[in-house]
Formats: sequence, structure tokens, C-alpha cells
Amino acid sequence: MSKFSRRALITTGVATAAGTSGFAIASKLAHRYGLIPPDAGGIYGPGETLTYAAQRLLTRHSFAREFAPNQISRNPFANPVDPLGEAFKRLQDDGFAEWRLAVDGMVTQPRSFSLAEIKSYPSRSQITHLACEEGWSYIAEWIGVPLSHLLQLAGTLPQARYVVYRSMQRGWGDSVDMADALHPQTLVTYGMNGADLPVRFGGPLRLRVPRQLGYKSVKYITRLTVTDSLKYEGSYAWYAGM
Ligand SMILES: Nc1nc2c(c(=O)[nH]1)N[C@H]1C(S)=C(S)[C@@H](COP(=O)(O)O)O[C@H]1N2
Ligand SMILES: [Mo]
Repeated sequence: MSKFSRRALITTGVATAAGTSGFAIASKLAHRYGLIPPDAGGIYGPGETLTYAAQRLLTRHSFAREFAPNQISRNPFANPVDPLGEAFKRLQDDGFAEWRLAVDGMVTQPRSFSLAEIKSYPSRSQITHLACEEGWSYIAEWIGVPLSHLLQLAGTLPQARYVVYRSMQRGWGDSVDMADALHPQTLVTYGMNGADLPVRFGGPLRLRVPRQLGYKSVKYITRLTVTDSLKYEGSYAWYAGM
């Protein structure tokens, strides 16, 4: 069966279940398979559940497209960021030698990694597309360590369902489910197009989640918290799969 008809079939299946007896059956199935997104309670709730459930069933094992080096965008657009503050400046003046990424929550061993430690782990590089919900996008090479590697070092507990990440920039942070957290293309990045990741693109450390829209790729990350529940307070949809 082609990818397209499989998708239509599964989407129709979930939608039909929703149509015949309200959202009861779809919701029951979604619950059973852990396919309820954390923003399911709001006005977009049932729709968000259908999107998330249908996409997840299809994309659990899928990869974001990777491009060839000659497809890298010449002038990638960096979204303007609000001022980063004094604490960031002090770290920057020091070449980010004191930058740390903490990992806590549902792990056997809470840890805190320096930039040098993160760079010492096996790296992965990939050329992917970053798309903003506002319509622009670019292709770049991203270099970093798979998030799964850091989670493994901290020892994620089996009941973990989400990883919440926070930025040094006030108000910025997000979360992904374990399917994306452990996905081999989800990287804690420190390099871009063969060089250090520039500050305007999120340096020294940025989470890249290439299977979702740009806003999930949070810049200046300082903390990862593993959890089994979350209350989503973002203004966009929590699941931003493409
Ligand atoms: N800390 C932080 N992370 C952020 C943002 C931001 O303003 N601050 N903007 C987000 C949004 S909306 C998008 S589309 C991408 C933009 O990435 P770019 O600047 O590399 O183009 O970063 C995301 N990560
Ligand atoms: Mo964006």
C-alpha cells in the first residue's frame, strides 16, 4: 500500500470512529495507545488528538528529509530574538566555557553537562529543513549529539513520557514526547554549517527537532526535565509535526 493511501486510511479510521459515536471511541483508542497530546483539553482539543494520534501512528518510525550539501541555504534567516540579558552576556564573554545543560526529573542520575563534555560525545550531523509557522524556512547542516545519548547517560526511567526543555531566554521552552526525544534526528546542537552555532541561531546549545515546526527547536537550552505528565501552556499547538 502506498504511503499516501495508508495515511488516508488511518486518518479516516480514526475520524470514522470519532464520527460514529462522538469522540468516545477515538478518545478511548488514543488513550490506550498513549496518543493524547497534553493540549487536548482546550478548544482545539479533539482535533489536536486526531492530528496527533493519526500522525503518530504513521510517523513513529519516519525520518525528516535530509538534504545534500549543495542544498544548504546561502542566507538562512534567523528569527530576531529578544535581548538575552546580562547572565547570557557574561557566559558569552567567556566563550561559553561555563555553559551547562542540566538533566533532571525522572532519571536515575540527575546530571549537568558542560559544553566541552557535550562536544566530547559521538556527534551526528544532518542537513534538514527548519520551517517557521509564519511561512519562511531554510535548509542548514546541524551538528550535535543525539538527545537520546544524554538521556541514556542520565538514565531515563521507564515511566517517562515527555522531555521538557528550557531556554536561558525568559519565556522560552517547550517539550516533546519520548518518540521525538529518543528519535535519532533529535539533536542537542552546537554546530551549524561546519562552524560553531552562531548566537543568533541559538548558540551555544540548541535543541533541533527536525520532524516538527521551527518553534519546537528552542535556542539557548539550559535544562532538560524528564516527566510523565505535563501541562502545556504554549500558544501554538503542542504537536507540530510536518
Ligand atoms: N530561545 C528561543 N528559541 C526559539 C525562538 C526564540 O525566539 N527564542 N524562536 C522560535 C521560532 S518561532 C522559530 S521559527 C525558530 C527560528 O529559528 P531560526 O532563528 O534559526 O530561523 O526558532 C525557535 N526557537
Ligand atoms: Mo516560528
